[in-house]
Amino acid sequence: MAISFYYGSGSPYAWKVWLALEHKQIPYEFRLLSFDRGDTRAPEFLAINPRGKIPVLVHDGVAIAESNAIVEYLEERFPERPLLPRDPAARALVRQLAAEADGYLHEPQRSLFQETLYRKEEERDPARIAEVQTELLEELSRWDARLTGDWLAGELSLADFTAYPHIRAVRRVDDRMPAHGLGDRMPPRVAAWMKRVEALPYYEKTIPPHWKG
Ligand SMILES: N[C@@H](CCC(=O)N[C@@H](CS)C(=O)NCC(=O)O)C(=O)O
Repeated sequence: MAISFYYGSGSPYAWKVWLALEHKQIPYEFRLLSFDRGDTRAPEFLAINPRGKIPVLVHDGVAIAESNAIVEYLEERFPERPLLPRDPAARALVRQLAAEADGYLHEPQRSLFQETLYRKEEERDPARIAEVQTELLEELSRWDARLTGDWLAGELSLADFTAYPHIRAVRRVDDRMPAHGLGDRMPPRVAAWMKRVEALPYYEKTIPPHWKG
């Protein structure tokens, strides 16, 4: 049975799954939900995921939520074009980095959004924005130090697809409000790695639809 992929534009977790589906060349039906319209709180969707969160994958009548669980499921059902190495230690590292990305990158990125894009101009506090930028740069410098090769953990993996959407979201502030983003302060190895992700043949397709408009 075809896979249904429930997606919401701008979600870093949903972006991770989209990249994984495309990378693994798995056919799927794309179900675009709108946060503004309240689709994630609609009874039909809550019947699929009672938490009302995307991404969700429905395959063979089974609904799977939580982006890392989804990618692990895809990996097991569709092992071609792997996103997790076979060696246990290498696999653990990929899982560790995915957990670190969701655990430590998302928070400062979200704070930057809260202090900039989500605030009216007159309510923005330059000191608080600077504080959040510093927090982000500290976190990003950890990722920069980790990048000793092309990808975060050897081959392209779940670690890259987890970290990238959180880091790309930081650039979204630069796109919308150049004065409040990080400008050219993105650490150099992270910047080069972002370009490598963006050169993947399926990358363009996965850019959040509302960013393209
Ligand atoms: N830990 C979850 C996080 C999922 C999540 O937070 N999704 C957000 C979008 S980024 C969501 O669906 N929010 C809908 C809502 O709260 O109404 C994962 O990895 O999938």
